[in-house]
Amino acid sequence: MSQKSVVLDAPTPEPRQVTVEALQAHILEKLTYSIGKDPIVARPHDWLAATIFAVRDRIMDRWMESSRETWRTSNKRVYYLSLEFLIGRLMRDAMSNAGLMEPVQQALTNLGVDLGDLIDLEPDAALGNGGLGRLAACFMESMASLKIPAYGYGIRYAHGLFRQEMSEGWQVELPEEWLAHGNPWEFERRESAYEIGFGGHVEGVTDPDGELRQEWHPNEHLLAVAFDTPIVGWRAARVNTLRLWSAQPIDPILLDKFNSGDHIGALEESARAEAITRVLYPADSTPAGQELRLRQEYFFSSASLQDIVRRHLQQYGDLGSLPDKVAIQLNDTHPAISIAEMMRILIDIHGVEWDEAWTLTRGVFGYTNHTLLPEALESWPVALLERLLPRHMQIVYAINAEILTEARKRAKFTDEQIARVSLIDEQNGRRVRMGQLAFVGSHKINGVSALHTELMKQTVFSDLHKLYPDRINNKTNGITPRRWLMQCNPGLTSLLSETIGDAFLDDIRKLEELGAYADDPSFQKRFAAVKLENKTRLAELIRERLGVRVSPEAMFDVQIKRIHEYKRQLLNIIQAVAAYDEIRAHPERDFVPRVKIFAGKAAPSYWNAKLVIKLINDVARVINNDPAVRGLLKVVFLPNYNVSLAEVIVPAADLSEQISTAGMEASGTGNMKFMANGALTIGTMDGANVEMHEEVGDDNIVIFGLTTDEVAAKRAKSEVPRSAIDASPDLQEALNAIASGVFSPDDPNRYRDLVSGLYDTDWFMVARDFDAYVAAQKRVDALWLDQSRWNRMAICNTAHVGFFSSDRTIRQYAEDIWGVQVPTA
Ligand code: B1H
Repeated sequence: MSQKSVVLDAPTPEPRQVTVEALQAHILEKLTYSIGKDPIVARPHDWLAATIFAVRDRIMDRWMESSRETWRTSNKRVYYLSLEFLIGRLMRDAMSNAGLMEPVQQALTNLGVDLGDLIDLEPDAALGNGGLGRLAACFMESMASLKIPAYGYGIRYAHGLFRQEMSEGWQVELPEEWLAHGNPWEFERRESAYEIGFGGHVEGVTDPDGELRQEWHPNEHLLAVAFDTPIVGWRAARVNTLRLWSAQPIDPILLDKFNSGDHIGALEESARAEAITRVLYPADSTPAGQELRLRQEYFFSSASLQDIVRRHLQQYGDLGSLPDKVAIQLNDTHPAISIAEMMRILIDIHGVEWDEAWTLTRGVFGYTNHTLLPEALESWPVALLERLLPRHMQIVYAINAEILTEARKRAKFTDEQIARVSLIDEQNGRRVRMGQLAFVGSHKINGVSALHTELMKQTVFSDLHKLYPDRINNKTNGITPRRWLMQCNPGLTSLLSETIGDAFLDDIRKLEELGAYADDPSFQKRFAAVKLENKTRLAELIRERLGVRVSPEAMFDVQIKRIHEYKRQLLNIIQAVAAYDEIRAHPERDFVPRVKIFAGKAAPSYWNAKLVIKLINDVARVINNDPAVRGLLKVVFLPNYNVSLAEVIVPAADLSEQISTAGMEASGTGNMKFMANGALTIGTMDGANVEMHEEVGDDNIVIFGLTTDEVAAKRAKSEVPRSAIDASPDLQEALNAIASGVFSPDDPNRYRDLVSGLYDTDWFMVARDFDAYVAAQKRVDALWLDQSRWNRMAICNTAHVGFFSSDRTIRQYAEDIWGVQVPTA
């Protein structure tokens, strides 16, 4: 019997029942027999684990069915390679998508346990930094919802993104411990373990038939062990696998060393191996550039490709069909070494000829670029690659020779152009450019918003675009409406169902029907009532965590995202200072009451970002305690921003701050989450804001500031920002206050350099966009004063969010890049 028929003919157990009674009995059974706890002494974590086990059992059948189906139909598989998966909590998502929310809730109630309490107890899986990692998580959910046979491949970090605490307003980083209570979602697959090598040398050997082959002999070996997590699609359409690799030593202990008394040395290999998957690099948008990072990248690329090729051969028996049956998407350049690794596997292990291997490789890979920031483009020193991955370095040289020859012969490139497309950067001490490698090794390269894709063509990849004009295409990002509307905002979801029916749950474009109710005063009232309820919940959280009282009646003005200079939290907080000055200067005037809410983590080594956090906290302390403010302005910084906190803040926002320097935010995805939940956006013409503006119309979004071209022109002229500051008395006053220590009396010079940077260069156009931003905020105030108008706009935002569903994004990847059929909705 072949492997295939074994898989398809094997018997299956009876699926578990989903009745309340069955669930109740099953949770008790899990608690007793799997956790080993008597219900009378069980702690909340025991109940959580028992509940997850019971839920999990109701997903297993679909999981196995899904995988059998792919074997049976011989459908193409999609592999999403990402160093980050920012998943957040899994239980509510899985239950909600599998239709288990109500019976589980009832079963737990019968057992005297509150489902909400358990949900809050589950730790976030924070295996990502920000947008790029969260996008991977949304994509996994959408691929399962669209019945695409897909695997996510990544790293099972023992410690995800650091926990952020505040110490006197400064960020401190603490290790994150998501696995402390075990992880009931994952299945360790010891049988799916692969050897990964590093270092050593390459040897040319001549085969008996006279062929010269290259053999890599690494001098370091370790194991990649698979851990699988089921990803449930909407209505359990399909259950896909997220396969995360954990590094383990081949010999857990070196007994000869131990026996000779070297007890620490005996564990050295173990520590060395495990270091690779110990912790997520905490940098958003700038690569770490350290050897361990390259080891992480190669480790998970190699394990994933070995697994992919093994599975393909098992089912199809030949490698020629690889591009018909396999699509591999590279989430940025972090897995770009996969291009060379695939060539190595095909040529060195399976004896495929170079030309054929190169055709197959380009046939399977696609590459998504997520940023154009020059400092964010990954490159590795040639010397490091030569030492760590000598065979891959040879392959990179060989690919480069081919590309450069083609560029000269076919495209008649000049020497300057050749230098720009070369995989080797000769300017900065010889480095391998991973973006170039990912580009030439892929059949499609995409950006993540229309603007970003255009800029890719004009800037970093302009020469490669000339050489391969059909490769670059756009795939505007999206978010899953299940997590970011239906689960996080049940109040709004019920209201929408009552108003336009349930069809939008399966086809988010149906939300457009809300347009007919945008002017309906009674619907507006109900829409606003849901918002108020969500704001009341957030106000309660703010009081609990910060001891600050805020009124749910005030406008909630929110900026939550990684702290980065280009995202311009600084612009926002300077505007708060200006508003503070204005309120104090005019005790006789009415102002729109606002709560400015910030949250976000700074990369631990990013000084200016950490200083901005401190500034926000310093300004908050002064404003929140000044009676002259009359409660009209509050500023809060919520610590430890993560997916779960976003799920509470987003539904409670009135105003969404998307104010990056034009041309710098590749897409943004937070912007879309706020839009879904009926917040207005104040934003620049950057990233996906441009398309949000298009979808919702000029009347329903507040746009301000310099455009990408204007920013570029000012930078090219190296124009001095001083005139912008001189022309703006409000900005001057705010900057003087900050620079002179009004908010930092304990250290009056704390912000001197931060402010002088605005006078000297102002790379991010904070000073030059300030007046436009203040004017835009005044427009926001005026809109708020007309609550009916505001509600109408908020409703229109929800109504037009359909385009920004990750289901739409994934359909486009499937059709244009992966060559995968998706059943229509
Ligand atoms: C994005 C990153 C990123 N772009 C390097 N680039 C990293 C780069 O650890 N590293 O080295 C980590 C992350 N992340 C974000 O991707 C963009 O800034 C957002 O605009 C975009 O919405 C998101 C998803 O496409």
